[in-house]
Amino acid sequence: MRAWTPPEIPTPTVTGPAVRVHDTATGGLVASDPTDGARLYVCGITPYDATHLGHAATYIGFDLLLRAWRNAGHDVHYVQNVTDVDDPLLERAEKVSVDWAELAERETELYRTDMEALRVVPPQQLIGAVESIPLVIDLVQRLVDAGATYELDGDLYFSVTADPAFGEESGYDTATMLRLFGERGGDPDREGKRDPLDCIVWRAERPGEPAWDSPFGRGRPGWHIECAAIALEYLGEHFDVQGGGSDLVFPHHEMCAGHVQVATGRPFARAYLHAGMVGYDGEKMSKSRGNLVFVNALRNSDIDPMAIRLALLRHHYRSDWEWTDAELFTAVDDLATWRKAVALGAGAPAGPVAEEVLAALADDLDAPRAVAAVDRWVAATLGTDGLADTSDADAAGTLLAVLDAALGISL
Ligand code: 5CA
Ligand code: ZN
Repeated sequence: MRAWTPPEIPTPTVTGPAVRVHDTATGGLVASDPTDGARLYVCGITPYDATHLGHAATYIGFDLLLRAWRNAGHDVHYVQNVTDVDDPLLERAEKVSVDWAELAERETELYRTDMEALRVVPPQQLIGAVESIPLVIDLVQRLVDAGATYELDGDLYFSVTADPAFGEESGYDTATMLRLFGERGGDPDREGKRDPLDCIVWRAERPGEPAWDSPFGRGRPGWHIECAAIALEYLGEHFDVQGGGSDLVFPHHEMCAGHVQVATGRPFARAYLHAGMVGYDGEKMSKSRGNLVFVNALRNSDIDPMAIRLALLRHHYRSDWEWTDAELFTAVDDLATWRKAVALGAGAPAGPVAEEVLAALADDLDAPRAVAAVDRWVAATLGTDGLADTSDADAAGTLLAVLDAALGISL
């Protein structure tokens, strides 16, 4: 499917350092300095509701990675999926009496406009689950051929024991896996499964649900096989980073890794990056709980998308935090102050600030540190720190380019 229009990004005159990121599988910082182009897969939306600030924070987090890689001189190949057929989407469509495909199309379009407004760089390929059904069927067939599947009342399951590395992505113990599997779309209690953690790769047709023909009978893809098949097809084996929110650590990314490990004999991704959860009113912001702040609602009330982006950037991508309206209003004011400073055309020396911004982002995408460096430059330029220094005539120009290229903030 179509992605969205890329923002025009200036090329800064300074190069960023090599990037290191936190890998969930190893639990520590790893260098991510690919020699042959960086390959990134980020799990996309399930389009049954509008983009909320939790989604926006996660996609902006990975946008920082893409920008840090580019600033370090890498070409980036970025792929994202859209889960345009799955249980939650079908349930919502039924509840509101809308055709599921229409609902998916409408919400995907809204997502595109939100991402564009937030200056998120689009993936080169935005791939829907429905359009990738032939790829899914091929990958399921490879798992069948590898003896890693079995049938249960028409549904085809993946045997987690077929993957000796199963569990290495999340590092969770069995009790944690069982609990999360039950909470996040799995069926640990279904009778007849060989292992309670086995997951569906091809779900047999149910009355009233969409279904497609396949060698395994009419049905539709399981969730995890969708991302495994799309990433493998468009990025190839053993790509650099698999990303998503921390609610995808298990089972989603573990199962993707399991499917691909069994099918190819190689690990899925080199590193697994996870964004923290944004909460609101004391709970994780989620479509199922309904405690949502939508990006388009803020845009419709004339909030500058750059202020939304700045408010999100004040939190590190890996931390869990609570959205508050007060932080948004502060960001609106901060943005006005930043604009005032760059409008002066000259300012405090910008070279060290530009370098600090690039260094902070290359260091596990530390946007709060980068933003704090800009705050200090703005205060120095406006003389509000008592140390007015207008020695750098070209300061604003240099900083403007780096702010946009690295942080995605266009002033
Ligand atoms: N389509 C699947 C991934 S293949 C899915 O999880 N879709 S989603 O619409 O539920 O979420 C889209 C992305 O936003 C995921 O990476 C998810 O981890 C992330 N996300 C969802 N809620 C939050 C939240 N409250 N805070 C931060 N990120 C979130
Ligand atoms: Zn996914």
